[in-house]
Amino acid sequence: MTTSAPLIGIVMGSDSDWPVMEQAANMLDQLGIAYHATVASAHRTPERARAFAKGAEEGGYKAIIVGAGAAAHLGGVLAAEVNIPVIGVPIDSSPLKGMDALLATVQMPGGVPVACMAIGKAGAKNAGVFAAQIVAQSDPQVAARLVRYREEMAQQVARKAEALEARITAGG
Ligand code: RP5
Repeated sequence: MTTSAPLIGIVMGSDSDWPVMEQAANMLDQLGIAYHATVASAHRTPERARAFAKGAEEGGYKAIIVGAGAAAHLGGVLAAEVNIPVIGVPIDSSPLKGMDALLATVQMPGGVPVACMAIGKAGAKNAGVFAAQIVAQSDPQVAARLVRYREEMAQQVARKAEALEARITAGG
């Protein structure tokens, strides 16, 4: 991660969520945005979760990315504490494979939003992009990096299409 002051918080219910949540961190690294990542649980450490939210607000964070599995209340609990955008990532860590976390994260009562991403790694990656889009509103350098990111994605698809078409033409 970059060494400047964090603009984004990444918090997850357990260290076991990190293999998913590191997708968000990787995306922020790629886009040159500093973050602070930690663990706090809505149920096991409610005071720590509240303190993280308050610290993020006092530290001037632009958004908080929250990952939690099972009865995933962490995003909602943090959103209840602060006026910073909260981006939720439902983690597929339970026998219900993230459907429980999805519903717990997305079904917030009116007035307290959590921007809920997809379940699992794609959701975490998109949380990183979404946070970058928030930062880009006031940072032209990040906005330019997002434009390049999209261009590179399109180039990758074009390369894959070319390779697949060549394989099909060759009969493989
Ligand atoms: C949730 O329970 C966490 O976010 C994690 O997805 C899941 C399992 O946690 P551990 O038992 O691995 O700590 O609260």
